[in-house]
Amino acid sequence: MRRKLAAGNWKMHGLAADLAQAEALARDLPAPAVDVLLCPPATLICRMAKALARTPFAIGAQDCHPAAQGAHTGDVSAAMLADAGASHVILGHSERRADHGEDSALVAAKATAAHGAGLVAIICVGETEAQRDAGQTLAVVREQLRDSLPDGASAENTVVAYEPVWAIGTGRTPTDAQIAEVHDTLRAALPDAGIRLLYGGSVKPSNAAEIFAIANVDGALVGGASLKAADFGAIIAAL
Ligand code: G2H
Repeated sequence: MRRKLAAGNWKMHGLAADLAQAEALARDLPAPAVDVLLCPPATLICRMAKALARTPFAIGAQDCHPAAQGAHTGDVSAAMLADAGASHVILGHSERRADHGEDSALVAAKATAAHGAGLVAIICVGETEAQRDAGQTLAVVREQLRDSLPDGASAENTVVAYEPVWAIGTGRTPTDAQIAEVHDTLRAALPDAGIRLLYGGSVKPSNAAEIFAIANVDGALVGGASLKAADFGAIIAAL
C-alpha cells in the first residue's frame, strides 16, 4: 500500500513573510494521515526547514544541478539543498522544460545527482495540449518517463508526477477517465510498484477528493492552491 503524498510547489512565490502561512498550516492541521511536503523557492528552504522542524512537514526544492559542485554560476547542487534542509527535489517540471530547455536526459542526470545526495526526486511528466489533441498523450508520457527515470529509481528515492501542461495554472483539469488512463499507463511502466504517482495541474479543494479517488493516484503536486494555508489544508484533508 503506497502512502499518499500531498506536495506543495510554491514555484517562484514566497518571501520570508510568507513562512507564516506554512507555520500556520503546520500548527492548525490535525495530524495528517498522509505525507506532506512543501517546496518553497530555494531562498526559503533553510528557514522553512527550521520553522517546520518539529512538524510532520518535509521540505523540498524545485530543481538542482546535475553536478555535485563546480563553476556553474547561479546553480545549486543537490548536496547544497540537502545541507539546507531539503529531503526532496522536483525535477523536470514542464515550466523548467519550457523555460530552460530541459530535456529528459538532463532530468535523469539531475535525478541521479539528487539520489546521490540522499534526496527523493519528484520527476514530472506531461503532455502539451497540442500533443493531447494529436492523440500522442500516452506515447509522450511513456517516453518522458523512460528517459527521465535514472537507474536505481525505487519507491524510497523517487516519486513521479503526471502534470498535463495544459492543466497547469489554468483551472482546467482532465476528466477522471483521462487521469486514470495516464496513471494506469505510467504505473505499468514504473520499475517499482511502490513508487508513488502524483497528479498535478489545477488541484484545488473543490476537485481534490474526486481526483484522489481515481485508482493509481497516490497524491497531488499542488501549485497555486498550496500558497494558501486553508486551501492546502483542505487538499491534505481530502487525501
Ligand atoms: C502544476 C501545479 C504544481 P498548479 O505545475 O506543480 O501547479 O496547481 O498551479 O496548476
